[in-house]
Amino acid sequence: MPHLWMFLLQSLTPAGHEVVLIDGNAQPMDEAGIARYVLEQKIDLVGIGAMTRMIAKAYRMADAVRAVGVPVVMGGPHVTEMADEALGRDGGARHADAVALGEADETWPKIVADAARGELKDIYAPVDASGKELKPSLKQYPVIPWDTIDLKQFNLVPKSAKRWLQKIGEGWGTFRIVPVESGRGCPYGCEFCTVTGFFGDSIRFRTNESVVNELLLLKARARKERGQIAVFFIDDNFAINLKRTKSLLRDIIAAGAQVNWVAQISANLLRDQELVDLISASGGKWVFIGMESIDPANLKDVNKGFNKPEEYAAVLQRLAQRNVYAITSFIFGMDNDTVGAAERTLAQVRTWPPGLPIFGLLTPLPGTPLYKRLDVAGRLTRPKHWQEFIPFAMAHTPLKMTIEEAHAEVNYGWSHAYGAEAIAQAVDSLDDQALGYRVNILIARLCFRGIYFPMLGRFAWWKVISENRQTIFKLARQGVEAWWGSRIGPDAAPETSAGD
Ligand code: B12
Ligand code: SF4
Repeated sequence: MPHLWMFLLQSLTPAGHEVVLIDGNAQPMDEAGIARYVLEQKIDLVGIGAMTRMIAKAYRMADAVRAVGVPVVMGGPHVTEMADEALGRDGGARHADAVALGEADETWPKIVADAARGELKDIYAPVDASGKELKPSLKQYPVIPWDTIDLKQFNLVPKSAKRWLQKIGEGWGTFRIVPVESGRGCPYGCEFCTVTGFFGDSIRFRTNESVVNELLLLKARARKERGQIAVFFIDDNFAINLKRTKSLLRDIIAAGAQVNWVAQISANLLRDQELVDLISASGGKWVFIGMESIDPANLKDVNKGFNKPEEYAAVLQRLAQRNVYAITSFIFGMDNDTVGAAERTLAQVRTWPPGLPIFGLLTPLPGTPLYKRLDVAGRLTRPKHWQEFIPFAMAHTPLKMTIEEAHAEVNYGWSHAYGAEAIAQAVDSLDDQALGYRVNILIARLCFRGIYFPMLGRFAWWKVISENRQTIFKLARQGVEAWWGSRIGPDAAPETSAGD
């Protein structure tokens, strides 16, 4: 999935400038490659955005671009907290000519104008004349021209299959997951999270009309290219204001703007039955829930006591009854975690409707209250962990286990939730559901497995397919039987249900 900021800033670029978008995940380039590209395309200004975990690579790319004489401006959550690092004011090398702090919706046009005049400043902060921080209102949200933007780099359908898949049903020649925001900000202030500090605790929303129009534009594009589009509502807590979310979902339904969508919603807000009905009716397929831990003491420690583990099962049942499934996210290495945390968590997960559990480690991101607490307590083992990024590695010592034990818990979680046996069980537990749902869960599990186990490269995929061959053959056989049954008439159809 591409990041929203680049499409947003492209739409906010003053007229008279051409903007080229490169996503480092979809179109990887090395330092020499990016420098060559920037020179060949005669690019005058390069903007780079990155989360903390990607910042070391982002700095390397920025250095390569600056080395061929092209100015670089950096933005996003990491450099907002660590502007001195990006500007070389902390004793290290300078990586950026300018840094955009915080939300750049209103500063970006100024940055472009200054760059065009050759007068880039070091820091662009979203403040008014008196220096007071300004949070952009989302009421005047720009139209992102999804109908014309070049999205070639974001097609998840392999090129070789595109033509053939275009002919299936409504068309599967393209499959894109597109980020859409309907609001910003979260007041909850969980200790490990960047969001409350970055976007603030006052929540701002776009108008329903502007969101609905964006969905209609996306739908029209998918239809035109005989492909599929799914939307990721990237709001940190999509249902933070229940009344407003329900009204948005009702408007989506009324306008026929339903697309398949996924959103992040905290478990406490999913108690509302009507909300869950509307999620399902408006195209909601997956909900990402930051469960974090099944231990209330851990949740209290990180200021997330509003999560109530005892109600997780009911929330997931309510979603599953409407064919909405959950991506359930857990963090290990929390202060009250002891050895066995992963198995205790999985024991609960196995009793829930099948979903997509994911496991991470408590990570002190710069600028968060967690970072400050661990720093003061002298518990940071790698205070600048982002300078040498290691996936799934802790940067501080947990209280009741060692770092290695915490790593082992994460490994246990992924190995046991995404082994062939666990995947088969998840698919089998949906035996009463349409074949489409079971295929969905299988594909989603195989893809999510790749978050932890490297799946880049053809052989990695063959290995996974071979390990899961029994489940794959079983579903394929049921699909063929159902297809055959539908051809020879209802009397002869086998008992399996096909498609959703
Ligand atoms: C969508 C999303 C994802 C998607 C990412 C999809 C993708 N393409 O990679 C998914 C779900 C996969 C994801 C995963 C993760 N995410 Co995430 N994610 C988000 C989320 C919810 C929305 C991002 C977004 O679009 N925001 C809206 C836009 C408008 O805001 P923005 O990106 O900040 O951009 C604005 C400014 O920052 C600025 N800006 C940004 N870039 C640039 C560049 C330039 C040049 C300029 C001028 C300005 C500028 O201008 C923009 C407009 O104002 C944010 C939270 C949030 N609300 O931002 C977390 C967030 C970015 N994620 C975060 C984290 C930690 C992760 C994970 C590491 C979680 C984990 N433990 O696994 C993973 C890492 C994934 C990976 N491998 O890289 C943290 C990052 C904190 C940090 N300091 O780095 C955030 C802030 C959430 C949090 N709880 O703290 N994430
Ligand atoms: S509810 Fe989610 S977005 Fe809000 S502060 Fe907590 S983790 Fe961050």
